[in-house]
Amino acid sequence: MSNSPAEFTIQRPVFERSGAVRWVVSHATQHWGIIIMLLIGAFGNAALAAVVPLLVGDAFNAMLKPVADTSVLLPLALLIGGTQILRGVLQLGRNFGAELLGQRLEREIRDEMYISLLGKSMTFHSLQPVGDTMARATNDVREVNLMFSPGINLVIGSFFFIIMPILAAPRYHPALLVTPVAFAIVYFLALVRYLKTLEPISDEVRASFGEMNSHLSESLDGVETVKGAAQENAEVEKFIVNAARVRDAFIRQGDTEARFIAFLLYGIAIAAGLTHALILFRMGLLNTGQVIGYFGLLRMLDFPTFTSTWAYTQVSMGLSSARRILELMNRENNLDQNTAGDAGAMRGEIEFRNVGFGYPDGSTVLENVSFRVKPGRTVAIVGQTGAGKTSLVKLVNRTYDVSNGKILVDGVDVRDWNLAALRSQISMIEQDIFLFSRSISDNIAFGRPGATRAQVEAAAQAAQAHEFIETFDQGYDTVIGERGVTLSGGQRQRLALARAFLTDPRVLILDDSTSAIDSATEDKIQRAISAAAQGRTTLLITHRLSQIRWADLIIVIRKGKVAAMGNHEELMKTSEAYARIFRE
Ligand code: M5T
Ligand code: MG
Repeated sequence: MSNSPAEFTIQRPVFERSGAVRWVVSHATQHWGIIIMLLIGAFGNAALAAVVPLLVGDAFNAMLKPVADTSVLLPLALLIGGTQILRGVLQLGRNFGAELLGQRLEREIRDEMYISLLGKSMTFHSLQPVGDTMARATNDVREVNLMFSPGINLVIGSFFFIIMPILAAPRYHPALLVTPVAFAIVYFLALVRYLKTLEPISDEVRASFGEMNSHLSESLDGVETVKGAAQENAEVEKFIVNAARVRDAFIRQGDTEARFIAFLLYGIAIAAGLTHALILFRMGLLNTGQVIGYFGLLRMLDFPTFTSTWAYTQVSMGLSSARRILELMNRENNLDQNTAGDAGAMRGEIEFRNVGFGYPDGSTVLENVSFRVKPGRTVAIVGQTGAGKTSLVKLVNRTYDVSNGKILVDGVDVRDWNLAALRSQISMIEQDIFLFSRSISDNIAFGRPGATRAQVEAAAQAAQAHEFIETFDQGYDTVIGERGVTLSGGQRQRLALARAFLTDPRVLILDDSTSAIDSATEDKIQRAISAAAQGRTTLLITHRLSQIRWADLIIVIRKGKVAAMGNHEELMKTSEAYARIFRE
């Protein structure tokens, strides 16, 4: 595992991720039992299908004797009946095996992908459109399932149907091998070419679908903005273009399928085989029953012919999807969980040492930031919008990693901390608070799933959230997002604070850039925040003057640099920029 960074690993078998085929095979070979069932079913099914023409041929010969021998008919009929019942059982085994394999792989691949996604860095997630990820996690994973059932199921099934005439024909005359062997050779050559043509088309089908999906999810996510700007029509136009691209790709796929020469090949094989058999018959090398039996064997080739047009498309699509899933999982993952790192209890001392930072795509956001906070103290970070405040605090829990300098927590570089230990002891309340569509109590207990209702309520009390929660009919069991229950900014913030009270972190980071709340609520939030700051190191991004005033240290950020630093009294005297904030 040395080359693949940890992904918050739940220990699982490691799959071969170097190529789509290898990856799918490494998944499938976890299930040898099912594969063997599938193979036995497919082989048995084909063999027993071949038995029918052979027995029918024998029956003809019995009837065509100078004195017709009807006594063999009943046993032959019973034999045919018996073998076909058995064939049904084997066919069931084949289909059941393929379905089971498909479903199991779908589940495993979905798990593998989900774990991989959760383990990705924020850099990855901020660059990867959610809709596209969703398309991969749902449809593409489903395609891999369909690749096995019906795809590979029918491919294996048809393979044995091609083999059977080759195995059985020499029974009549060795020369009869010519037609089925020639069919098999041309069929496989045509197939290889067909799959090559199909590959870029399948890729295009999957990619255009992903793009359509990501546009759809984005415009639904931002539906308020779309409506607010009266841009519905423009969005619909864009969607139509995307949908047309998906349609075109599918049409090209259908077109390619239609051009596959299997049907022509089948027709030629039947005609040539029959002619050949008749010539041998004329030469006295075959009798009537054998010609009929042979003809029946050749008819078996219709199954591979019929399935070939779409079964291989299914496989091709499945492989395209597998490539897309793999590509996502293999994409740059620079988040190192550092399981071997420092995992001790945190005191909460934070030091920035000449920290510089820029987002992967852009210019420098922070430059040469240095400061130090003792455990339990409160730091207020102030500055204009876009100054880099949010970026600064996100470096502490390694949402992003510094570009220059270092950040020390308790004197240890954050990159030398065990990532889980670091993050679980730092609570971050973001600028825009995300709530899950779950109950209020689940949302509060998010960081501590085992919490009792009493603990949840106590946390809500401390966060001044209890009161408004009680106004909902369902109280703590109210599901957010259901039946129109949405929360205001101030309410969200207090839920997030309750979350923080419950996890009781050593470091609390609060990005409270939004203000403008009525004074009653303002007062509640003030109280909640100062209660939350008690006894832990707190980094507070805020515009609220009262909060800034009682901070132990105030850092004024300007264009990514520390413009001034100190407590209120000092700054009022020394910093013009700071004094200006209070004058306004
Ligand atoms: C500081 C840029 C942004 C700005 C600068 C989050 C984010 C920001 N930026 C990116 O390029 N990519 C990103 O993902 O970084 O931004 P900030 O740290 O968010 O500023 P702030 O928190 O001080 O501003 P505000 O408005 O929250 O008070 O140039 O373009
Ligand atoms: Mg911000």
